[in-house]
Formats: sequence, C-alpha cells, structure tokens
Amino acid sequence: MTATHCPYCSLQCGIELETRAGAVTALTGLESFPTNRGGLCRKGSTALELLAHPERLTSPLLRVGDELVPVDWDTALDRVAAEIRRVQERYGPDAVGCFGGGGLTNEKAYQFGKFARVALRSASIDYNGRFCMSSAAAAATRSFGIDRGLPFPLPDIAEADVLLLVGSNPADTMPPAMRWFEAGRERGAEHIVVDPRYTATAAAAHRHLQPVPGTDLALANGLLHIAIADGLVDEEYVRTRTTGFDEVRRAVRADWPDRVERTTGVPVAALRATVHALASAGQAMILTARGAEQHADGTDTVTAWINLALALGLQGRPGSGWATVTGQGNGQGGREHGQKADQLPGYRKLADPAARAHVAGVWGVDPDSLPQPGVSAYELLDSLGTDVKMLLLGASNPVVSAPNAAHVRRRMESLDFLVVTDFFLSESARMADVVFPTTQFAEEEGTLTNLEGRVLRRRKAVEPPAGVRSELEIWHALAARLGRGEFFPTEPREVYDELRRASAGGPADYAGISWERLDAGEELFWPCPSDDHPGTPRLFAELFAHPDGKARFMAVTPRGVTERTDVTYPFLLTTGRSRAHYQSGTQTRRSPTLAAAEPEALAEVHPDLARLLGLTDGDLVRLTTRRASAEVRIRCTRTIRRDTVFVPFHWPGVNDLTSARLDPTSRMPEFKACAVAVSRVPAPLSTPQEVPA
Ligand SMILES: Nc1nc2c(c(=O)[nH]1)N[C@H]1C(S)=C(S)[C@@H](COP(=O)(O)OP(=O)(O)OC[C@H]3O[C@@H](n4cnc5c(=O)[nH]c(N)nc54)[C@H](O)[C@@H]3O)O[C@H]1N2
Ligand SMILES: Nc1nc2c(c(=O)[nH]1)N[C@H]1C(S)=C(S)[C@@H](COP(=O)(O)OP(=O)(O)OC[C@H]3O[C@@H](n4cnc5c(=O)[nH]c(N)nc54)[C@H](O)[C@@H]3O)O[C@H]1N2
Ligand code: SF4
Ligand SMILES: [Mo]
Repeated sequence: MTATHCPYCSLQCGIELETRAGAVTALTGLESFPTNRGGLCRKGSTALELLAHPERLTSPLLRVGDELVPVDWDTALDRVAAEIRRVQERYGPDAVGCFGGGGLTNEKAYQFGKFARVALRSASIDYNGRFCMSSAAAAATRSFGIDRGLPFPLPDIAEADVLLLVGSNPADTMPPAMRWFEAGRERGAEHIVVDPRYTATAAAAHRHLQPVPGTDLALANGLLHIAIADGLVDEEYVRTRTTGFDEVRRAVRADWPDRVERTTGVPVAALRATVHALASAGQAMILTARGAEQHADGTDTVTAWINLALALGLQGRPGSGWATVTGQGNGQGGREHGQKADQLPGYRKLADPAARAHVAGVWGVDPDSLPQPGVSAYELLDSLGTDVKMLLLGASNPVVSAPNAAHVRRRMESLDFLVVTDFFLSESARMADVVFPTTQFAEEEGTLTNLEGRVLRRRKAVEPPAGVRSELEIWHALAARLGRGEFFPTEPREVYDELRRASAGGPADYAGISWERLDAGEELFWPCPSDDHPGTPRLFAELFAHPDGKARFMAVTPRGVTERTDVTYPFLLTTGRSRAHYQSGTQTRRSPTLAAAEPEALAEVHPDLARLLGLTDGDLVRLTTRRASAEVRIRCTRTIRRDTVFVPFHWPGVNDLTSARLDPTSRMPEFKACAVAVSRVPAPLSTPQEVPA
C-alpha cells in the first residue's frame, strides 16, 4: 500500500494505492487524511483509468511533415537543444518561452522557474495559475502582505456560524470538502451562496443570492455600505488592526441599497439580511472562488470582500475571515516557487535586489545574470510568433483553456518551434514539433501544497512505463546540452532541499519542512522557518504580514463587465466547471467512466429564455460572441438566471468564445462574463443520401 494524494484538484484528497506485479490495482480514499477523511469524488476515484491508458504517450514524438512520429530520447532532446540555441542566437534569450502549470509538484514548479532563468536566461515564463488564482493572490498580498488561499485548516469551515460562498461551487468542484460545510450546518450554521446559478452548493445552503454575472464588487460594496449605515462595523478592530478605512468608508457612501439592487439584481431585503447575519454571528467566513475572481476587475472584487471581512472584524479570528478556495492540484505551491513571470522561490519578487541576491546565492550564479520579470500568461501566449519564437509548454493545454482560444491557437501555429510535455496527446500537444512523454502521479515522488497551505508528499507506487521520463530528467538533459547540467539535479528530494534553502526567509518559507518530518506524519503548514518550528496552520491571529502588522483597506469601485450586451449580443455568457470533468479535459475526457457520465458540453439556458428563442431542451444552438461562435446542445434549467447562459469549458471550442480582457493588477482574463447571442442551428433539411441524383 502506498499513501499518496489524488492527481486532480487542490483538495489533494489522501488516497491509498494497492499494487500487484508492478501495476496499481486499487485506489481508495485514505481515512486518516484530515481533509477528506476517506472521501473521494468521481474524478479521484477513477484516476486509475489513466495510468495504463491505451493512449498514454510512451515515446518522444517528433514532427515530420503533418505527422508526429516516435523517436528515441537523444534524437528528441538534441533537436530541442539545437532549436533553443538557434532561436536564442538569432532573436535573443527571451525568444524562448516557458509555460507551466499549477498541477506540477513543488519540485517541478521550482525547477521550471530555475530552468528559464538559469539554463535559458529567459524572462519569458508564466503559467496557467494566472488564469486561476491570480486575482485572489494579488488582493490578499495587497491587503494582508501574504497570499495563502485558506489562512486556516479546512475543518475550520465547520466552526463558522455564518458562511458566505461567493462564486464557489464546491458541491461540484470539491465534493469531499462538503463534509465540513455539512458539519457546520448540523451545528446550526447559516450558509449563503452568491451565484448566478442555483448550484448544488446553493441548494444545500439556506439562502441564495442570484446576481448578474460580474457584479460581485458592487454587491460587496453595497453590503459594506449597509454595515456602516447600520452601525455593524467593529470599530475597535478597525482601529487596532487595520489602516485605510476612512477612504473606503467614503468610497462606498453612494452605494445605496436600492442602487445596488438595480446593478446586481439582488433585492434590498436580501442584502440587509446577509450583512446582518454576517455581523451578528460569533464567527463568520467569506469564501470566494473563480466566480468572483475571473473578471477583469477580479482583484478589486476580492478586495471588496476582504474590506467587508475587515470592517466586520473577522480576519484572524477563530473560524472567521475571508479566504479563497484554490483550484489546481498544486495551485498553492505552484504559485510560490518561481514559475510566475515576476517571481523567485519562496514567493519572492524577481525585481527585488535582495531576493535576487539570496536566490542567486543558493543557485550559485551571478544575481545580474538573472533576467528581469516577463509578461503574464495571456500576454505571453499573445506574443507567440512575434517576440517569443519557441515555446516549452508543460502541464497546461491552452488551446482549450486559455481565453480567446482561437486566437491563441493561431499564435501557437505561428511559432518556429513548439515543445509540449504531457502524458497524453492533448489538443496543444497535437500542434507540437516535439512531444516529451512524462510521469503521472503514481509514478513519481515529490511534494504539493494544498489549498490550506499544508505541504503533502506525493509518493511513487509503481515504475513509469518504459520510455517515459519525469520533467526533472527532461530539464536536466536539456540543460546539460546547453552546458548548464550541473545546476539541475534529477532527484526530487535533492531539488526540494534546494527549494527549502531558496525559500528560507521569504513569505512562503519552507525551510523547516523536510521530507523526514512529512514522512513521519507531521502536519506542516508554511511558513515554517526551521526544523523545530511547528508550522503555521492559522495566519493573522495577532499580526498581518505587512511591516506595520496591520491589514490594509483599499478603496475599490465597480467597473462592471467590460463587454456590454446589446441587440446583437443580448445575453451574458459565463463559464465554469461540471462535476465529472477536469479543466481542459485531457485527462477526464479519456476516462471511460467520466466520458460516459458527461459526454459533451451542455449550455445551461433558462426555459423562459429558451421559449423566447424558440428552443427546447437538447437543441443544438450556436453561441456567438464578438470573437467566435461554437455549437453546443442546451440543457433547459430553472436554476440559471434568465439573462445568462452557462457553459462548462472542458471541451475544445468553448474558450473561442471568451474574452481575454485582463485585470490590470493580476492579469486575470475575464473568463466569467462576456456578451453572447444564442441561435438555433437548423436541422439539415435532408440527409445527403436523400438528395435526388
Ligand atoms: N469537477 C471539477 N472540479 C474542479 C475543477 C474542474 O475542472 N472540474 N477544477 C479545479 C480548479 S483548477 C478550480 S480553479 C476550482 C474552481 O472551483 P469553482 O470556483 O467552484 O468553479 P467554477 O465552476 O469555475 O465557478 C464557481 C461558480 O461561479 C459561478 N459564477 C459564474 N460567474 C459568476 C459571477 O460573476 N459571480 C459569481 N458570484 N459567481 C459566478 C458559476 O455559476 C459557478 O457555479 O475547481 C477545482 N475542482
Ligand atoms: N472559460 C474558462 N476557461 C478557464 C477557466 C474557466 O473557469 N472558464 N478556468 C481556468 C482555470 S481556473 C484553470 S486552472 C485553467 C486550467 O486549464 P489548463 O491549464 O489547460 O489545465 P489542465 O487541463 O489541467 O492541463 C493540464 C495538461 O497538462 C497535463 N498534465 C497534468 N499533470 C501534468 C504534469 O505533472 N506534467 C505535465 N507535463 N503535464 C501534466 C494534462 O494531461 C493536461 O493536458 O483553465 C482556465 N480556463
Ligand atoms: S475532490 Fe479533488 S482531490 Fe478530492 S478526489 Fe476529487 S478531484 Fe481528487
Ligand atoms: Mo483553476
């Protein structure tokens, strides 16, 4: 039996793998793991279907004309190294870009960032977490001086007397976490969900606010206005633990409840009831997720919810405060160790001379040789073929998951050379010049950091299939061909120990979190600066991470959805997840069980809207936005607003529709709201066979 963690989301449920004759024969939930206590969702419980999958890549592939043909490792590595040299000599170091993912282990995320800066000396690196966590991360850093998704352990959710979930649907996206919500409700807690859809999460709660997509900032400011007007502000907390409230007080002065009702569609009575519930609870929490965050004003939106949590005196109190529900398997660790454009390990800033000196010291290189910050994920994809001529892509499938994806596909087509590392031939890998096959979860050692900031061990249960290598081996082999091999060890534990040294003294300090302590069963949350430090399950009890120890209020004003509806595009399109599929679907669409459970993308449309458009359940429709159109079938449901259409993004084509308008601070795209037209795709008048000769 091998104790490890699920390959998918940031809940990182504990699992046990049973092996026989070198193959994994069973996967079960690990009862002793404190977040899932043995529970698994259908994605986790079917993860074995992907290990020995017939479509698994087991050899490097090289493009010959229109075909990708199997070649040996040396041929593929030599070719990629030669292309790196050619492109860099001709266009400079930044012309080779790197694009990573929040599913990579800490060791890989760290090593990929180092590979870009030390082996390639390129500023061009970013990753898909930009599309996921960046708005919440930017807002938390701004307000608290540190960004850890949940600043408390997950079971604290059960301690909140009132809990507000804003744009978060854990009943579908993290089902085993629901036990903590249920435990809270059994204790008598009141749960309120803010979502344009009446989701499974909303159905389990006591109250549902159903705003127009993209109006969460106005909603949060409106609640704060009522809190001030009704004398609900915790003045003592505001005075002793925060700065900047006066400006925020002024900024929300005109956010009258009836005005907020007109903007958001949430009735004044519900606004009042919500803020009074939060203020009168002994312990109250506000959790945001992608519904509130994936907007062009996502950072300010999260800030508005943080302002409310601070004004009510919640942040840092037991069972209380704002938090964000991180998404990808290593969504937390993946954003701390340097695969982000502006970042060095330990959540340090690449532009900070002291940070550069520290990390360059650990790496044994000259600080001046480190490039300066590069551009964010979408901007990097948008520069393919112009500034960036060659891309090394791994752990992301942007032709399905990036916004304005048809444009991204064209940019990728214009590259001189594309290298993709994956275990399946994803839609992005199909476009590559070289594909490297890599290890899956059960075949590798490493660490991940879950949504609570808890560091976990991923453990190897079986050998990878012959022909497959880990990214650490791939980057070492490439670096060696570029004359820098000695900087890139291949043993995950050695890489992790270096990461500990590089993170020491930074905001995300892992120095005291050794594999020995983790393997001995210690529960360790960062920051943990030394071997005898117990780690930090709860942040902010006394101090925030800014130099003065105080949290900062920030005045923010609603800008609204950038794309207005009009007669041509009269409805709002929002996107997100369905229960059976994961992200770009490379993995789950290949699971026979999950593919059968949800074979295609279904657009949710209110029956009244369907009637208005002459549509019925199951009809094929064309969704058209200002960028592209896509054909999907509709599912009529009363759970969605009449003016809104929802589509899960797990299938190619959906993201051709979405807007790449970026948040000015986090560079998060506006995935969650754009204007759309809906029209029926006429059934063919006759099938070709019936056409008379
Ligand atoms: N089944 C499944 N689970 C997953 C994943 C997956 O792909 N599939 N991915 C993982 C990852 S990486 C992530 S980031 C998490 C995401 O987890 P969630 O954030 O829970 O997932 P989403 O479905 O993207 O968005 C949540 C809700 O936001 C609502 N929403 C849309 N627009 C708005 C808006 O303007 N305002 C508000 N308030 N709500 C809005 C949607 O209706 C949706 O119900 O899930 C993780 N878990
Ligand atoms: N419209 C819309 N678009 C969205 C979102 C939305 O809500 N709406 N959500 C956004 C969010 S929150 C996210 S997180 C992104 C995610 O979208 P992507 O970045 O595309 O993420 P995945 O589909 O998880 O891509 C992972 C790819 O890498 C492979 N892979 C998995 N693990 C590894 C590994 O360890 N190494 C390597 N080399 N490959 C691996 C998988 O097989 C898959 O092909 O999508 C974003 N796109
Ligand atoms: S909730 Fe997330 S971590 Fe848990 S089994 Fe499902 S996909 Fe895996
Ligand atoms: Mo995500």
